[in-house]
Amino acid sequence: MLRIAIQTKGRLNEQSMELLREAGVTIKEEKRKFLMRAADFPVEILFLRDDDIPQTVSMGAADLGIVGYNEVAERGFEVDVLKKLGFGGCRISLAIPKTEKYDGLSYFNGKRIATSYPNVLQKYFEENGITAQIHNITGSVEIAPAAGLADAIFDIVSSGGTLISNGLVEVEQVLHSEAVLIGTPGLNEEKMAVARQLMSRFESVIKGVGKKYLLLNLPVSALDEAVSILPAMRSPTVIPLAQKDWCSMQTVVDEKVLWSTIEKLKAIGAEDILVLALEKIVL
Ligand code: PRT
Ligand code: ZN
Repeated sequence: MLRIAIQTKGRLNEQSMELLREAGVTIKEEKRKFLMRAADFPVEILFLRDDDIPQTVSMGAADLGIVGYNEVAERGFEVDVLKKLGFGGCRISLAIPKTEKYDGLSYFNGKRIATSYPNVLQKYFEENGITAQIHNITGSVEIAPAAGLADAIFDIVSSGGTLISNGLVEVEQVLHSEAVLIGTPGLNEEKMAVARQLMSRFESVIKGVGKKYLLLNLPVSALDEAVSILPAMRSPTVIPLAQKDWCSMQTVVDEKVLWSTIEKLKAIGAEDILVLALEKIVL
């Protein structure tokens, strides 16, 4: 049976569970144990601290894992990165007190830098010819400069709010990360077949995220223009209406451009516009 490791709690737990659920892999939450068999798909879910997921997958104690790419890069265990999962986006950046003048990477020569990602930072400094003192600390890295423990920090940034509230400014973005699906190198064919099936389901779920289903009525004379406005998967579905010279269109639109698309369609005569939630796109 294929075993997949995910974070027990923390930032990636909820979205990992949701991705699995949307992909048809569900467990009985109320009876949660550290290892659980899915009800409807041949996998077991192993709940771990995110720090332990790369090693567990590398050793083969779990076949797959969902973890931030930052952990994979830091831990250095041999795993296959099978798929980016589109959530948990962040970056690991160098940040310094905002009162300091920053004049490029050489600023860090001879400086003390606090981080929970010493290996990623060491590699980056080596590649860029910087010699600095790297202090490995776990916990609240962002308070180290104010506490006099370090001159700068190398830490995860997402909105940037934590840096601002600690009087720090981001000066170099070193590693971009998101949640990834990792696998044990050399999984056997039987397990790989289940893994492929799961990845294809993940793909459908990920493709549907941020998309809406749009239905509208339109004068036939405006059809060509509407087709040029709408970014359809193949091309929009067009159905004639009982009312002469009118048609109905259906298509999928990216949420980011939903309102601007609706406004353009209204401008060319579209009416009765319906926006519906879209669950999955299976190609
Ligand atoms: O208990 P366990 O060891 O499993 O969890 P953890 O406490 O080590 O990790 P957790 O749950 O905090 O984060 C899990 C993963 O989420 C990380 O490894 C990243 O891949 C991803 N992620 C995405 C983040 C963030 N965004 C994030 N903003 N992880 C941490 N942060 C922290 C960051 O450390 C900093 O303190 O949030 C702060 C910065 O956030 P902003 O928004 O203020 O910039
Ligand atoms: Zn952790």
